[in-house]
Amino acid sequence: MGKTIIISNRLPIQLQISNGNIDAIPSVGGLATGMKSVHSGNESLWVGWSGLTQEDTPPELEKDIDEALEKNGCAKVNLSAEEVEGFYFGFSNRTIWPLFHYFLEYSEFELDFWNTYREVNRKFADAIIEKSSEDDVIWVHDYQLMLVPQMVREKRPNTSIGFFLHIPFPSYEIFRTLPWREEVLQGLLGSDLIGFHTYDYERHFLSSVRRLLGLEVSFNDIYLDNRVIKVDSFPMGIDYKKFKTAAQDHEQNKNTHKSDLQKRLDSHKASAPDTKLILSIDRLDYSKGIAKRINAFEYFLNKYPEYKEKVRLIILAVPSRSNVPQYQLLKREIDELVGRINGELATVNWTPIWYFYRSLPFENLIDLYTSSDIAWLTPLRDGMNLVAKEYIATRTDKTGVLILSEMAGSAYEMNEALLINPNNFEEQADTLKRAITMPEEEQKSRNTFLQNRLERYNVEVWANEFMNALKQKKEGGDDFISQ
Ligand code: GDG
Repeated sequence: MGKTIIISNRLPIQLQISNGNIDAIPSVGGLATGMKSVHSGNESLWVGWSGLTQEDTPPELEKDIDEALEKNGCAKVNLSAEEVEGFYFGFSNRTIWPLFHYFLEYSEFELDFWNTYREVNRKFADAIIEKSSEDDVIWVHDYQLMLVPQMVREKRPNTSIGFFLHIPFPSYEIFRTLPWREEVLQGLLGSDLIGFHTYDYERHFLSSVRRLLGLEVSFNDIYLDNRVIKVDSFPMGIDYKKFKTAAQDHEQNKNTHKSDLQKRLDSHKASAPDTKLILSIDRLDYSKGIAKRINAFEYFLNKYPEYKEKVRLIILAVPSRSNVPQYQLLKREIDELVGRINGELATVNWTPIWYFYRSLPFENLIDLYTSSDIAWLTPLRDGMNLVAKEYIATRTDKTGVLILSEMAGSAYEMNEALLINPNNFEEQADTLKRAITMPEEEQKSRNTFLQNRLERYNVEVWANEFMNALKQKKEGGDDFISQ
């Protein structure tokens, strides 16, 4: 077995260029952390886009950038601004993202987007072929690169290729509306192993393969020419230890070191000790159901007016894809909703909603997780939702209530949370009341189960299970059917 090649749209490194100096800063995202055990030493290479377009890359620094990346086990794929526009903001985020999250009406079927997506996938595939050898193991990530497995397979028929989709795979009825549906399936079927977060996404994919390509599917094996492709679910975990330790440190240092945000949260608690803090954290994305959640909050306050001045909703909405029109509209809608509700309901002592539209440092994320009595996450569709898992991991004294949408992949593993349908305001209002009044004993008992599971199935276990399944498939020798 050779090296492991990881391939994703973005590298796990942020490049910062100032005065001709290049800093490569490792990113702290879940994927980067989870892949640490896979992407270590000289035995692996991570291929992806650096985040700088060709136009933004000073030619005289090209070599230094490559060296800085190489030191971190990375290699870049160069993309022009036009390619980023058509491939990333276009086909990935204006066609696939809405379609796979069941926002059919937002999905744009533009031939130009598709053509650029295909060309850029080819660039990624060429980069892998150039940098790998036949006995390497290749792990391709996510919806931006669905054609890559097949493109690599054409040149490397015997290489072991895995693919993992981080977003939902929609039902056949939705997926079949895509004009390039067969090409996308064929692209994915270049893999030996295709992984999804949940069993449902896996079934949806198999159903599309059977009905659109007419291929033989048996249990979770797909038969294509002389190959067997395995499909399975691998629910992604979090770096449990990192969140737990950060929360413990936060608790220990609470008298010596406090962020400004924590001071503000503490003074709120001191002035209104009975008030419950309800937290939501998401990228500002229509799939996350932020606007609906704000409306549901207003519904709750009208249904149970005794909770006015007794609860506060904190919304952290992280800017995302802000040059895609749907995201700009959503931003305006949320701004207006928060303004209207705060304007109508606020009192001298109380603002119902605290709204932050920005990305906060990790330390502040821990401030919010540890200070909130309730986490309320209501995606309309979400591949997994790691915020739900992170909130639970930071609850060192085991108190806290998680209210989670049934439409999130994580709901399948988090049965002890209060699960809701984000479209049902009546149910959400009642569930908020239940969360506010839940006895501590019950909170602790629910969170004990959740924490044990999250600790066991952490992100490292997730990455290793996928890699082991891929390797076993190769060693098992079931990739060829005797003719
Ligand atoms: C996609 C799928 C799937 C958020 N705000 C800040 C911040 N975050 C971090 C959270 C969490 C991550 O971002 C968000 O992860 P999610 O899973 O909730 O959502 P997506 O970004 O949509 O991720 C999703 C995931 O891929 C993995 O497969 O679960 O379904 O859509 O880790 O902590 N981090 C910091 N500041 C912030 O303001 N530092």
